[in-house]
Amino acid sequence: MTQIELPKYTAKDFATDQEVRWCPGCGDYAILAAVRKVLPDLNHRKENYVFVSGIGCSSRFPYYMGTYGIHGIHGRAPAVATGVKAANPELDVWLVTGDGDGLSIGGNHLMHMLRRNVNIKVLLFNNRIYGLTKGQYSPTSLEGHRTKSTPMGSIDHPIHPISFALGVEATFVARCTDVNKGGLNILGDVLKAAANHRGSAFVEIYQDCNVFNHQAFFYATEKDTARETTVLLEHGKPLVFGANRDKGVRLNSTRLEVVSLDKVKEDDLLFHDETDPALAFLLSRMSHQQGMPEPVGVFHRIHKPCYEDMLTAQMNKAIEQRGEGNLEKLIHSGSTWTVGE
Ligand SMILES: Cc1ncc(C[n+]2csc(CCOP(=O)(O)OP(=O)(O)O)c2C)c(N)n1
Ligand code: SF4
Repeated sequence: MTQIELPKYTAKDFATDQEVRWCPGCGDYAILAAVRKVLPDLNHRKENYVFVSGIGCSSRFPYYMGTYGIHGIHGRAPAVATGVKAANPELDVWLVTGDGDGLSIGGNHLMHMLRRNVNIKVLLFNNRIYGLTKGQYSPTSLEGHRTKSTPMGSIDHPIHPISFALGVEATFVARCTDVNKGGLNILGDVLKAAANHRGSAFVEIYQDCNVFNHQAFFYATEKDTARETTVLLEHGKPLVFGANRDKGVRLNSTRLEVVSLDKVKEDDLLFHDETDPALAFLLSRMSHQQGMPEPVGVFHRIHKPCYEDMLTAQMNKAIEQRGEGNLEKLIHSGSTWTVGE
């Protein structure tokens, strides 16, 4: 059989002629540029990509990708994406959602897609606000956050997206930021790792909504602070951070604590193990608000069978045992009723 070589794509091949409608300065632009840049490196067929989204500023993403795409309905991208993948497992399905779309109205759908381990890459743009509808609070808004819908400050306890994904058994869970001026720009690497994972890959991306929640993540992205407030997770390596790499994270009984490398040896720090879900959960609770560096990189990665593989296997088995199905016959089989006047 003759092998047809794939053309060498560039980021430009994944652009479109659509006018981008995000506000100037929005963090979404950096994420779009990173995704367009990463896809050519994956060496997959361009016509196999499908970007599925819900509703929100972030969910406009499929218009701006030179791939197939579906701009779905609010919160229902996981259902649409699961349908696409189940119908044609050959496709590379990516799901783009916001903290509102994915964790308010769509929380239930996202949860089931992740636990089923459907081989779909999820990019959750977390800006801790509803951007498209002009600045209401979202499930990731911090307590006390004043918005148009929480004029006296939010009294809700926010969702931690990474803890959520771990709690519903996602097999790949990662975090990164839209930009990083502190030299820790790992967005491209994380996207590649997600793309190469077979199973549901969940990536939380801290994204600046510079109109309604500007600077929400500046502590993690700016030159002066990024290295002090974030810690890079690398499998098998100790958690070291700080502009001078002079601090570390240690496990003390069941709690994590920051220690100075003047006093504690690197060997006594916590070593990251991305196969351990309990450790990943502990890491997911580290927050800047509580004086801890926030982990970026891959929290958790394990291998489990994918939903669509098992579904296809079951369907093939059923056909083998009972022959090809017939929808017409099925509808008229068993107990049927005629509804009278
Ligand atoms: C059924 C339904 N309910 C509510 C809305 C209004 N709505 C549109 S987008 C959105 C939230 C968007 O926030 P998020 O998902 O965080 O995306 P962002 O705009 O911040 O990227 C809401 C509530 C809608 N379009 N459909
Ligand atoms: S409202 Fe916020 S999230 Fe939406 S495009 Fe503007 S800056 Fe971006």
